[in-house]
Amino acid sequence: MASKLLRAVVLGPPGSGKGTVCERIARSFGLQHLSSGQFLRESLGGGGAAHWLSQGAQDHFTAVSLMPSTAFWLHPRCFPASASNFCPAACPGFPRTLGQAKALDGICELDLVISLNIPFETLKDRLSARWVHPASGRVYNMDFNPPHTQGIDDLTGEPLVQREDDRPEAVAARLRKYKDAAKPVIELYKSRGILHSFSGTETNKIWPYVYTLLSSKIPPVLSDEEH
Ligand code: G5P
Ligand code: MG
Repeated sequence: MASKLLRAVVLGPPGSGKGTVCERIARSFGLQHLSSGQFLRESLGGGGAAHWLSQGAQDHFTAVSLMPSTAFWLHPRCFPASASNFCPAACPGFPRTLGQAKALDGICELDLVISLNIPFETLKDRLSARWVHPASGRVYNMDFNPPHTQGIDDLTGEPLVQREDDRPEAVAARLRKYKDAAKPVIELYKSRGILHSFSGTETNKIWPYVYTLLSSKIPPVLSDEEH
């Protein structure tokens, strides 16, 4: 029997909170959180601080990222046991180009697209204060969600690092690249009537709207304040 699946993606520029929002979505709706950027860093053997990615790496990623399990979320309670190549997941940052969006069309039809619009100055400030735990991908921010002990991961006690691509000059280049690539993707999903844009400078203010939108599609396992 056919199961009802929710297929959605989260788009946004570097530092817009894709990872933060997807982490909350994953916890609130009982999904798994998969980061395309983290996946790429690991597949390139990044291990520690992230590489500033070459065009070659991006091409490589375009190919590997088209696995359905990293491409969209499925509602776990409607998850068909036979579809073992799919997993219930929240995946930020995919698709990132029109080519990826079209390739994704060949795999599934998206139900909704969440787009995060955050001012550039805010992005720069956030990324300069970001620290990550490379092994798990856990993300901290010295202003927003600092670790209990500065420079140390809360769960493992291991050191945190700053991503190399969070340097101000790298952020500016990433943002330019994102704008060029994302515009046609956003236009495509807008024309299909599935784009939901959220603007602001604080994730905590955007989150309740994202939660309400998703709650209208799938039943949550946590309230919006329990993330
Ligand atoms: P990534 O790793 O996906 P980006 O550049 O798309 O990288 P990034 O930098 O990981 O995105 P994010 O996930 O959108 O940002 O943001 P985040 O980590 O949740 O939040 C940023 C910081 O702000 C954190 O420290 C967080 O704690 C904090 N924060 C969140 N909300 C607030 C708030 O309200 N206030 C404050 N003060 N702080 C807050 O991909 C890396 C690279 O891989 C390639 C691309 O080159 C990309 O640049 N890549 C792909 N290439 C081709 N195709 C794809 N599909 C690709 N996916 C990735
Ligand atoms: Mg991220």
